[in-house]
Amino acid sequence: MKLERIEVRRLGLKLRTPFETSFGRTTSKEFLLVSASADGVTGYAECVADVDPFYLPETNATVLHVLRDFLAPLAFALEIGHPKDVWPAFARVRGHEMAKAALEMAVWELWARRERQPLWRVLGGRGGFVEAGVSVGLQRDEAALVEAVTREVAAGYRRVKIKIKPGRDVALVEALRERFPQLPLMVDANSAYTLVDAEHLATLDRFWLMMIEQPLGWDDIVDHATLQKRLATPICLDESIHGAEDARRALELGACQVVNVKVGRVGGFASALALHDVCRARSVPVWCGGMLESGIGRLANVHLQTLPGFTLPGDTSASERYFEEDLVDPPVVVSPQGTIAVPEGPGIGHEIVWPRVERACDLHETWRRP
Ligand code: OSB
Ligand code: MG
Repeated sequence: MKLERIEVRRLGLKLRTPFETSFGRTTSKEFLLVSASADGVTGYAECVADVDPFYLPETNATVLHVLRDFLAPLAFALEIGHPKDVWPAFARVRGHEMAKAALEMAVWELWARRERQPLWRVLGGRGGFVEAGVSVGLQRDEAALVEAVTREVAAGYRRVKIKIKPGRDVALVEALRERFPQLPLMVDANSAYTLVDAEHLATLDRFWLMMIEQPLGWDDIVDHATLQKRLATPICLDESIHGAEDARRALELGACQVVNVKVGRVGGFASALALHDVCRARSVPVWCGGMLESGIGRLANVHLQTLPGFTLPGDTSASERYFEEDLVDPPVVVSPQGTIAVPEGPGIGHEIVWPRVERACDLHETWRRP
């Protein structure tokens, strides 16, 4: 298979409620939708980059540049025998995992549609359902947080993650633990602390959290290893893991005991599968993170986490938590038991609602194989 056409659309969707983390507050979502076409079939993938470089260095503008000038030409030149061929073909381009992932995932989705198979089957996963967890942003105060978490628990979510930052951590966890002594609970700091805070972070040990996600530097593993020696709570890495090799190094050092897998952060499905395999070989649990995706990226996450190493609920929650109207029909829904059904249709398995995509789109580029 040779790609004939690659398209990029820039879309904007308003979030139903702002999402606040230690690195900022998001009120709307701007992202790139990438499509790859061959043999009359088109596959789609959502890029996880944002307008700003506050989570990781890439932005929508850098992704567009790197796709247009470097990755699309490499992809057009490639004879694709399997979607796994795309990742090594991008190796000469260093970094830019989000850009790589968007195009690589579009090729997997195209492949699945061409084979008339759901994405999970092409990835080597399984059908059925996955367990949904939820990520709750920073709230006004403890009362507002308890109220928000009460709502999510009532909706069925099996695991709750809350965002923390210095000055807004122990009291939040304490308030939640009082109300929900048994709830599978974890915290995500998005790199807001340093080793100076080690003693303070250790006071979280008494709340029996499942894990603490990325407490230290976004590009650090060494200090995380030092911190892990001083914490009973397992550390989970997010920002610092960009592929299987990073995970191997982090695990060798003892920098974490769990890994958050975001396919967009690690460069695509092939890289996510390799990362999954590295962790699984060492019996290290992984779970699937989220980036406030529309249904297109959200469904890709559902398919990915049907692989056997994903033994913990992820950050994949229902479309309705984020968007008035999702770009897919049906939207992603979570059952009262806290599960999401794994689609059986070809590719991501839900229809893309094109009038909504066109309404959200303010830029559209089309590139053809030379
Ligand atoms: O750190 O996992 C994170 C959202 C944007 C950027 C980083 C993160 C997050 C989330 C939300 O935690 C996950 C989701 O609900 O999609
Ligand atoms: Mg995180």
